[in-house]
Amino acid sequence: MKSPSDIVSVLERELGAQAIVGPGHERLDDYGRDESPLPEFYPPECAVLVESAAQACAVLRICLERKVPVTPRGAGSGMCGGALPVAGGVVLSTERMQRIKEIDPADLIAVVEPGVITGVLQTAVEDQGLFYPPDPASLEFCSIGGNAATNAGGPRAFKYGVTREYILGLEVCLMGGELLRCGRRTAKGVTGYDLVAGFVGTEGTFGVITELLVKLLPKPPAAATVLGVFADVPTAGTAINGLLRDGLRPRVLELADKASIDHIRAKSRYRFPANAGAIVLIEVDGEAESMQMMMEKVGMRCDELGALDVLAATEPAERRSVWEARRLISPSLKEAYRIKVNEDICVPRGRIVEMLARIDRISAETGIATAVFGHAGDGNLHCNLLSNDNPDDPDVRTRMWSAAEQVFRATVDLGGTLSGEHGVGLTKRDYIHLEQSEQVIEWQRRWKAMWDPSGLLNPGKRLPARRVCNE
Ligand code: 2HG
Ligand code: ZN
Repeated sequence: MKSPSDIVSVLERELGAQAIVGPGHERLDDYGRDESPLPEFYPPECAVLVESAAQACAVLRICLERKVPVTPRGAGSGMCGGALPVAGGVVLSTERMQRIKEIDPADLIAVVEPGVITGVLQTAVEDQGLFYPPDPASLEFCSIGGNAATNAGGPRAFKYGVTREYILGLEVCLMGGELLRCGRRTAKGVTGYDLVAGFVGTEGTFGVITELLVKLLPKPPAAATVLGVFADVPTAGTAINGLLRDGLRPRVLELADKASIDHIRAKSRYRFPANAGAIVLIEVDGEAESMQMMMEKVGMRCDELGALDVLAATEPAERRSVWEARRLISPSLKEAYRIKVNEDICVPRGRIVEMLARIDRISAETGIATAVFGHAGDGNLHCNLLSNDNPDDPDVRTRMWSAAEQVFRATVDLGGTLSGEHGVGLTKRDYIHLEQSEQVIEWQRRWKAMWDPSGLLNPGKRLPARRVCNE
């Protein structure tokens, strides 16, 4: 590998000093961190803030020529360490690529650069009566390129699906500097292998996304939100199953346990009953006339099961205050604990209540506090392991991660998967053998090697090192 100053000065010469956050720059450290629960910090030699596909290709060409590792980065909101430059080298950030190039209401598509903030895209298309459904909780600061890289989900995934279902076309810079455009603008298309689907969710290990062609829908005319408060998780689980059996197709079906509620009680505008042990948040959308009927159906089902309270909201301001309670959970936990290991496991819907019971057992046995909430409609639970011990103490970390491993094992035991929406990155890389066979992992290694034979693009992510690891 060349000396640090060498790669920094070559990139500076090629792209100009304004594109480089180099040694000594106060912002350089920011590129060594993300939102993952890792205390480590991985300073890169420099970050390059590209403004075009041509610049991204130049970075990937230079890094391959000089054998320097390069780590792509969106907004840095990832929760699994996927954008951390663990091998040093260069961080290639797309944060400056923020143009919405086209919104076409006839074709129901938008063409965007990867640095566009997801919430900004949503507002822009909604202003034209259109709808981009994927809504990760971080939508006010995460970017669409990062969403595609992780195949992000969100509450509305229950009805509308995850990011992959909305990416029709991609422009991708490959390691070495080749530019690839793939996909289509049409609603349908089955010509050739689906490279677009293959790129989505690869966390920047196959290439760097520099443009996305996304699918839009007409904006639903109305939406309504209902919050059902129950005494415990099993009753909330029965309510969820009942609602689905009633044939209701909400766009959102969220659940939160008592620990999650207790952390937002004091902050939320909604006053939770003292004995609240679980909440279910349901959101429906469709024609304005049908909202009242759907809300009544949901309210009746909740009442039948002895809900402690049911709050129905149709006005945007009321709906915002219900959502505020849900969105407060993750930041409140982060504020209250020095360590928040959040695992976004996903189990078959019928096993949710059992999974929560298993998590309670793991918490009792390990003495580690937990809070569980998330996208119950998809079986996608955010199991947070919480502690106020010293995060730098290796014993504390071993204890936290061995509890996480128990959660993973229980998940797989119930037929689930390790990550429903946050990705694998660095934090889950060494656990995927719990779920996938060595054969499956090996085929993924070959796939990665096809796009990046040098192994220099986002090294150390997604796949465990080769070993006999099948259990
Ligand atoms: C959410 O749904 C996010 O709020 C964050 O995916 C989850 O902090 C978490 O565990
Ligand atoms: Zn989530």
